[in-house]
Amino acid sequence: MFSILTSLLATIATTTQGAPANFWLPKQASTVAQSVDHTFFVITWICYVFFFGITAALIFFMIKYRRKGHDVVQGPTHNTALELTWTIIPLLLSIAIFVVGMRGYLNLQQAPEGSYEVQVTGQKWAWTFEHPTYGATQVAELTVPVNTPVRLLMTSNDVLHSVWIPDFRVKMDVIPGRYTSLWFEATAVGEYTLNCTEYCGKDHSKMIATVRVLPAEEFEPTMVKLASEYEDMTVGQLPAYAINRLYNRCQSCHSLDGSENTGPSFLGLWDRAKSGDVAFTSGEKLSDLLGEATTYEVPENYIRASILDPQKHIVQGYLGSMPSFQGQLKDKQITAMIEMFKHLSELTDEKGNITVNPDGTPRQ
Ligand code: HEC
Ligand SMILES: [Cu+2]
Repeated sequence: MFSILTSLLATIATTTQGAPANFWLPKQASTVAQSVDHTFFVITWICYVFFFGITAALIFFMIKYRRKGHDVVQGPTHNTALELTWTIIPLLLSIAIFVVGMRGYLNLQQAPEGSYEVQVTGQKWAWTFEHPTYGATQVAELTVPVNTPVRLLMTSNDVLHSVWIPDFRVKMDVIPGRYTSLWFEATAVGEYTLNCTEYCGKDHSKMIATVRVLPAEEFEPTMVKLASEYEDMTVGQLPAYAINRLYNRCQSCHSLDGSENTGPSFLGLWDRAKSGDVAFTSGEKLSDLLGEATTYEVPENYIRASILDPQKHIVQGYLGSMPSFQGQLKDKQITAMIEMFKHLSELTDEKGNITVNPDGTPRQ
């Protein structure tokens, strides 16, 4: 009975699998997109029918029963057949909507067995994606294979965020102190936008990531390379790598344009460290700690300590809110950050925009 009703509705609301973007909806690029759109159109069509039907009846009755003269007209009081009709038809329609909705919901809740797993962390205002299978970490960029179910296990480091990939028709809240999950199977190679769709503060609108869907045979080599790309780089190649691949983790607190944020700007950081022109809340100055036979023989060591043990010295005017990156950044990645600080002016324009690609070529 309901399947007759839903398939009837389906025929007026058919969308084809993998439909391109149109005026109403973005491209369908996942296995669930078609059924989500189907549900959406079924409900929309029901709304159209009722909207126009009710409006037409309203206008008709307004004219037919308009007040003519002063006599009071006694209208009908009861009509059992009519009342049953307008109760039963909407009831059946609500059940039909529930059935298509529930089917879709259950499908979206349950990731297929053996899905490729990615751990997602939301933090003001960046997304981090960790691939346990390859030991690779991506920020603001998520690479996945095509035609493979992918499960995202998600949590937040601070406030509520929410992952939304419109082309895949999936969306799920990301909550501090709790895990939520979401799954999708991309059906077309390409680049898709992942948005944060929970207002999470000042730079919420910048909390965007790109989902890069690769052909299955390209996926593994890409991930292997991503996990170790810096290992083969020369020191000269490291700054461009660091600003593209590592700076994302610092960007919510450290600017590149001199503006103050949760932490001091990276602009001029190297000059400050080299000259020792940094004051700490303890009253010490970096210049007292730099040089032969002191805490930091060379300024590079100060930066290294700032990243691995941020609570050791707190820069004056700031709180000790920087998390330690011990265990998160490898030695060569720390070298890469230090080289980035030294060469910052070659990597950014005067507004602090990044001007190079990870391989060092100029960015368009
Ligand atoms: C949650 C915010 C936050 C994040 C994320 C963060 N930092 Fe910091 N950072 C701070 C704060 C606050 C300070 C100043 C207080 C202090 O010295 O610990 C600071 C200080 C520093 C300093 C010393 C600055 C100076 O002027 O002497 C360095 C170097 C630094 N951070 C590097 C990094 C790097 C590299 C990353 C990313 C891998 C990073 N930070 C990520 C908040 C953050
Ligand atoms: Cu957010």
